[in-house]
Amino acid sequence: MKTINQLYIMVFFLILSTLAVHAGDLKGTVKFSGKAPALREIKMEGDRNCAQMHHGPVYSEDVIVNKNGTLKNVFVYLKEGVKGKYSAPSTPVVLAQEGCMYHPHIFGMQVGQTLEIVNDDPTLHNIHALPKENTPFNVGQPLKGMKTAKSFDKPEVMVKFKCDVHNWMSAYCGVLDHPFFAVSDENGNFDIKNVPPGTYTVETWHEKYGVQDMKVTVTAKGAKANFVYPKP
Ligand SMILES: [Cu+2]
Repeated sequence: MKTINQLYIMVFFLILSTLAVHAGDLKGTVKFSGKAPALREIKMEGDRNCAQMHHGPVYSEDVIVNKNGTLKNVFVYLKEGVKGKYSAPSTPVVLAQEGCMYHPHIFGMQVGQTLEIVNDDPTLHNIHALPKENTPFNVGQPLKGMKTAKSFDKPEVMVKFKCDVHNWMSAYCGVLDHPFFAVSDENGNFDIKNVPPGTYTVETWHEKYGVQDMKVTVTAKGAKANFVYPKP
């Protein structure tokens, strides 16, 4: 009898391991078509504390065309087709105010996950979140080193953050009830890990150039999805 039980256990773990292996990565690139717009310089003279932290020009991050002709800061996520429940990671997402800019400018997090907002500057910032589905907040952080913990309880793409002291400061966060999201990097690439096989609507969001949707089937080997902005 003992051997039969052992056999059952072996079969059980075999099935479990095949299921686990079968998730694939959804990878892709966001190309930029046409001529890259000129960089917009941010003037920080209004707050000497901000200006003093920079030795060269600082540029707006709303449109960043990479050297290889791709687009940075595009939020990519599975909009439709995700099954099952995913609990929030216990590690917080950090939004830093550093050099009177938000870092990162575009990011994602899960419903219920902690957003740790940190003031790394020796000047006053106030973090003003302007969601439509979630509860707005507006918190002042007058001192360097101050931290505020917040979270969102509903999915929302995107939540805007701004600083009422420094009108050039803005950031956007995609809040999702699953972990399948990414942001295009300095090579225009994104990589959404461990997506269960299935057919999904993948949506991309860019601050200036808007939203695009694509149906993508992910298999155990993963999938590729390439986008072009502005929309051809
Ligand atoms: Cu500020």
